[in-house]
Order: sequence, then C-alpha cells, then structure tokens
Amino acid sequence: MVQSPHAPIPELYVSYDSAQKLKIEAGEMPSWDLTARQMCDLELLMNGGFSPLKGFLGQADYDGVVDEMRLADGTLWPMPITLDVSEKFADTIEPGTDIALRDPEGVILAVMNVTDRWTPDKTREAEKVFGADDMAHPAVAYLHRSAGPVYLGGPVTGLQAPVHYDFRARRDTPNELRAYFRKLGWRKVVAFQTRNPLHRAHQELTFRAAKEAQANLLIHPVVGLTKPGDVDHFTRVRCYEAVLDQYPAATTTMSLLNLAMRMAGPREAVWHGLIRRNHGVTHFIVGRDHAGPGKNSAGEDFYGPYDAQDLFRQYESEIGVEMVPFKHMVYVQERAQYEPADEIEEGVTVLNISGTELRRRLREGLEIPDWFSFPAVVKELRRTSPPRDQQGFTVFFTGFSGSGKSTIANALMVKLMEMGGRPTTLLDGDVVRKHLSSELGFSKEHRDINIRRIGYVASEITKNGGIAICAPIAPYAATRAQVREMIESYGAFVEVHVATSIEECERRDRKGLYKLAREGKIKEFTGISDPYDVPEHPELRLDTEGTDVDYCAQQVLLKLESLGLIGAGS
Ligand code: PPS
Repeated sequence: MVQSPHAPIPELYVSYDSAQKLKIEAGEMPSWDLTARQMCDLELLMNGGFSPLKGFLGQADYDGVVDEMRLADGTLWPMPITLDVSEKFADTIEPGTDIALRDPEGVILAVMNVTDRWTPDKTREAEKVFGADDMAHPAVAYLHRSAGPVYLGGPVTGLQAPVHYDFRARRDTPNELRAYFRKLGWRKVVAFQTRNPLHRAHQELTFRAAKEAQANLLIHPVVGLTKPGDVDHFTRVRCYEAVLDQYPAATTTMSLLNLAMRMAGPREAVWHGLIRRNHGVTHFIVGRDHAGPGKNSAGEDFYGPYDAQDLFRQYESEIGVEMVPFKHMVYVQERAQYEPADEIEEGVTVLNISGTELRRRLREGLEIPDWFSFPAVVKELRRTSPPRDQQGFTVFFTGFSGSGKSTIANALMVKLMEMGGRPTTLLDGDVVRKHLSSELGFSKEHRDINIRRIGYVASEITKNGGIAICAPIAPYAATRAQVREMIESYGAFVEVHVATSIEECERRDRKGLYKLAREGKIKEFTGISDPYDVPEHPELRLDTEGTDVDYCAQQVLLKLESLGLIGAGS
C-alpha cells in the first residue's frame, strides 16, 4: 500500500528509555563496527528512508531483490541492503543471536537480531543488480574488493541516529520533511536528486520541472557516498547554498540525504523514487543516464541513456511517485538563455561545457563563463580544486625486492625537493616496516595491512596538498587497487612499476636475501616463494636494466609533468 505523503513513516527506533536499557544489554553482545556504507544504510533503515525494510535483508528477501527486484512478500525493492561481514566475525554468529551495530567511534547505534547468515554469490549479484560482473562498475568493484564475504540479515532495533556535525540544519529525516511539507501546505513536491554541483542548466531545469508539475521543489542532494572522484560534499553543499538564492524562497527548499549510492542506473532510479516517496515527495526528476556508473571495461556505457526513465515508468504506480523526465537544457547564445534541447530550431548557436571540460578548466585555472555557472559556485569549486600543479599527489613504486625502487624513489624525492613548492615525504618499504609496521611479517594478510597503512598515510599527505612517494614491494594487484582508490579521492595516484626482472634482482642480491630465500631460510619471499602480480596498467613502467638511476628518476619527472602535476608554478 502506498503511504500518504503526509502520514508519518514508520521508523525503527525504540523510545529513549528502552534505548538506554538496551544499550546496557548490547554492551555484552557480539558487536560489529559498521563500514561507511553500512552507516549510511543503517541511518536510512532506522529513520524510515528505506521503508518498508525492517532491517538488513535476510536471504529470501535478498534472493527476491537480486532476481526480480522484489522482497519475498512481493513488495517492490530494487537494491540489496545487506550487512556484509568478515568470515571470522560470521563464524561466531549463530542465527538467533543479537548483535550490536557500532559506529567507528564504538557508539552502539542499533541491535540486530540475526535471522540469516549466508555466503552470497557475488558474481550473480553483480550481473543481476548492476548488469555485469565488471570491475569498472564502482559498485561491482566494491562488492568484490571491499564488501565482506558473508552476509548477515535480520530486523534492526534503532537506539540512536548517527551523529553528523556538518550541515546539521540541512539534514532531515523522512518524517521531518513530511512534517515540513505539511506545515507549509506543500501538497505536490518534486524532488531533484544530485551528486554534482548545480550550475545554471540544473537550476533552469529544476525550476521548469517544478513549474510544469505545478509543484514545490526539493533539492535533495546525496551527501553519503557517491561515485569515487566526485566533488566532496562539503564543497558541494556550499555550492548548493549559493544556488538556492536563485530560486523563489517560498517555493523551494533543500535537504541533504545521507545515502550511499550504488550507481546502478535504472535500478537505482527506482530505488531513489522509493526513498523520495518515503521522504514525502510526490514527483521525482529522472534525467538522462540517471545514477550512471560511467564506461565499462570495454569502453561502453553500462546502461542506455534512457533505461532509467523506462524502468521508472514501468513501476511508477508501485513506486507511488510521478516521474518528471529530465529535459536536457542548453544555452542558446543568440537569446542568452537556457532552453530545452529538443525545442531548439536549427541554425542557432548552442553553447555547452561538459563535465570533463569543466574539470580541465578548473585544473588549469582557465575561465568558466557566467552563462555556464554562478560566480559563487565557481569560486567554491576553485577553492577546493586548485590547478593540478598545486594539488597533492602520490607516486607509488612497486616491484621486487632489490629492483631499485628505493634508490629511484630517493632520487625522485631529492629532485622534487630541489624544485620546491610542496612538502614531500618518502614512505620507503624498509623505513615503513621499521616505524609503522614493525610487528608485521610477510604473510598475505600482513603485507595487505602494511600496504593499506602506507596507502592511508599517503592519502592523508595527498589530501593536505603534499607529495607522497611510496616504495614498497606491494605484490598484490587488489591491494594496490584499494590504495589507488583511497588516494584518487584526494589527488593523482601515479603507479610506477619498477620492472627489473626477478633474475636480475637475484643476480644483484644486494641484501643477500635471495640466497636465503633459495635456501628456504626466508619463507614467502616475493618472486621466489610468494607471488607478484605484475601491474597491468601502471602510469609508468621503468626498465632499469642498462639504465642509471638518474635517467629513471627523470622519466618519472617527465611523467609527472605530462600529467600536469608539476609545472612552472610548482
Ligand atoms: S610488502 O610485500 O610490500 O609488504 O613488502 P615490503 O614492506 O616492501 O618489504 C620490505 C623489505 O622486506 C624485505 N623482506 C622481504 N621481501 C619480500 N618477501 C619476504 N618474505 C621478505 N622478508 C624480508 C625485503 O628486503 C624488502 O625490501 P626491498 O626494499 O623491497 O628490497
């Protein structure tokens, strides 16, 4: 049954007193530290954003959702909301157990009664939900690389909402929004979902959509998790606030949605519609390539540009929200205004700046015209996206022990310091193992921890505008990919494969370790008794045999220059 947009939506919270009692009991329960995505999911489960879900999906619901977008009772629900955990944790949890769900600081937010525990077929999930088991899809990559191997499901009892210290006044639960609309007498509300800054074209299209639907407008940006590489939400919210002045205050409002997007295109659009219905809206704008994940590994779009609109239309009555198809707005120079692309006669001059072009202009400090965006928005974007040669970045050397990584990394560091401009830190394999990872050995598990630590430090350096040079062996491709992802949200990641062959490394045997490895005195030695995944697409591959260190370091510098990371200004 579709709920009236004015009635309150059921939440999963218990009363304050019950929560206090339950919190004491939960202290004794096995507890799970929620990941960033699970935190977002839990918040929307508890506040009714994911209604009618009562908790993380059990197996029957999961199967139904994956196979046919329906819960076991037939209700439409397109996205698996699952609690993925490690095998180690899952092994300690029998169905019937209550577990405490904690935020990263250890605060208990909810208790889940585990009814189901199962090992999902992730390939099937990827194919059915995202359309392909292709790691180029961010949610598929997350599924395989970050999500735990076992799922737990069961009803959730909410004790308290996650606390947000940023933009508190702009965050609303579904019931708060419903109450707001009720109070203002907004009976028809059209919501606009976005994960990008708003420019003039968006302002025009949302304003038009609201006018056409004769509805009020809710700008409802996602501030949970969006596509890796997106503009951070702090910057975006400052941009949205600047654009809000462009709408009539009495008809438009903005609220932030702490959703973890999956970039699942058509399914995601249906999901977004259901979430918006729960927030009390009646209309929803669905655009071209809604929640699109970009290109697949063959360089083609994952979904057709209007697949999301088609699927939404098919389920519109069940979703309970009317779709307002997005009009592609373009700027007509002769008339100095935005108009829907499909209403423009031939012969007029249409201006457009693509997302890629905008990023290029920001990167290179070039002009962004007023017809494209609002000066206040451009100012915010420039503050957070300085030109590339003033941003932080990471150079990540990988290769066998004795391949020359440390020597080249050292030479590179000295050259960068000679140039000056940005603080530079070298995280060499040996040095890291002395200061950061002294308790770790060389098992796969320990190597992964070691590399993730390096990645974390490098991402912090990159975020703060410095240069991190890393030089571990980093033998596993999956771990390197994780580090890349961590860093690319803040700046460039330049992988340099020091491709000295194992034979040459063994011949040099600078530290005498290869001999010991051959004699079996050192176990799990990379290249001898432990694998090394050769990087498939490093930014640079260095052939060190027959070349000197200086030349190798020069090649890295030239690469950095060609990527725009160093320039006259650095
Ligand atoms: S890893 O796999 O990235 O965590 O390794 P890393 O921290 O870079 O290793 C640093 C140095 O440890 C020495 N060493 C070994 N390497 C590989 N396998 C085994 N089992 C091993 N045991 C000790 C080796 O000298 C590495 O130094 P580099 O600087 O690479 O020569």
